[in-house]
Amino acid sequence: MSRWRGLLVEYGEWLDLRGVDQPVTLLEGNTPLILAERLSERLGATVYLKIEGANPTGSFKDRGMTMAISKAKAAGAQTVVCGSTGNTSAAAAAFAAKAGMACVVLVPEGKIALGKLAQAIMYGAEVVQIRGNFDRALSLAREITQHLPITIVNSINPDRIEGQKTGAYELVDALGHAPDILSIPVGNAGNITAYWRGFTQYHFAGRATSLPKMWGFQAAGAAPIVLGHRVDDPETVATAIRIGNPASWVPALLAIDESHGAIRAVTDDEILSAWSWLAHEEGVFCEPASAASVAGLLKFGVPAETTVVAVLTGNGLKDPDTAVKSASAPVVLDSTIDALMEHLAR
Ligand code: AN7
Repeated sequence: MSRWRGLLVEYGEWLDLRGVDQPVTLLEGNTPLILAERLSERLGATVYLKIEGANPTGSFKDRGMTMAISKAKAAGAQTVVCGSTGNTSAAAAAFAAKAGMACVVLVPEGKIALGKLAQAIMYGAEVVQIRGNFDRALSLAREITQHLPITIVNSINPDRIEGQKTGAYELVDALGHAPDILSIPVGNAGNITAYWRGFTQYHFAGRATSLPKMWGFQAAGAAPIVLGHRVDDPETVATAIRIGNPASWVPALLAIDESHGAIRAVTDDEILSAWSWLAHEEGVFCEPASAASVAGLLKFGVPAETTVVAVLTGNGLKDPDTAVKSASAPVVLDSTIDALMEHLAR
């Protein structure tokens, strides 16, 4: 078995790598695609989970970041910046560290999961908490590049979308065909855009005979694309997708339109219940935002006997606070066998 060499080497022929001769990689990608038996049974379809939390920094953002940082480094950049709900900042900080570059991350104060904050700090980024939401952080990140020699690595940087196409390639390579439905959480709408580009590119090249319907799901309190207008005060327990004005709004609509897909909303309760159900029944602990993809499938159902992939974008360990708060505290016993026997007999 040959050793996985990272996305830019493994999928180099499908990516625009002009100028890059030395990829910056943490050997991202090649994530598990798990058949979800109980979910398949519940939905009357064949459902797979794409475990993006298995990436080196625990989210799908590593796919775009290996590309963006490799390109930035090749272009001579010394500092990168991003606004983030957390995962982009973790990935940017890690790949910048690997590249020997400086990284500035702007995150909404108090609205980023603890694990993501810990990552950005540990990877050595300059972490700035903004009194404002993600949309403000992103616009500040764009603005600072006009004043200082800094490269932005949000998904408005096309290299990010380019790298994230590899998620679609991996699915087709693993299944031997495209799924009928691709279910995916939507925040800034970069990932749904990237998957669609990846699928269409593979399709045109004859690698996949069909194309999936793209099903995007936003949190009800942060659902600008569903509502058809910007949301000034987005709010959801799924902080990763707490976004009111997505940067890739237009290409996401195009993906929905061209694929005969849909973009719909799921409530926080629906998200949290899908999230804990996945951990209990499938043994997969993703972060709340990721579970929006499964919440949507459970809410709206799928046509019988279709093949469905739900993209679980990030690792559950990133947000321990929400997990611990969602259940009652574990029991505490005296350290005796009697106490333990008595407890387990209940
Ligand atoms: C776990 O990290 O926007 O629709 O700044 O972290 O491509 O934005 C994260 C987004 C889904 C939505 N799931 O993807 C950020 C950020 C998880 C995420 C999304 C995000 P896009």
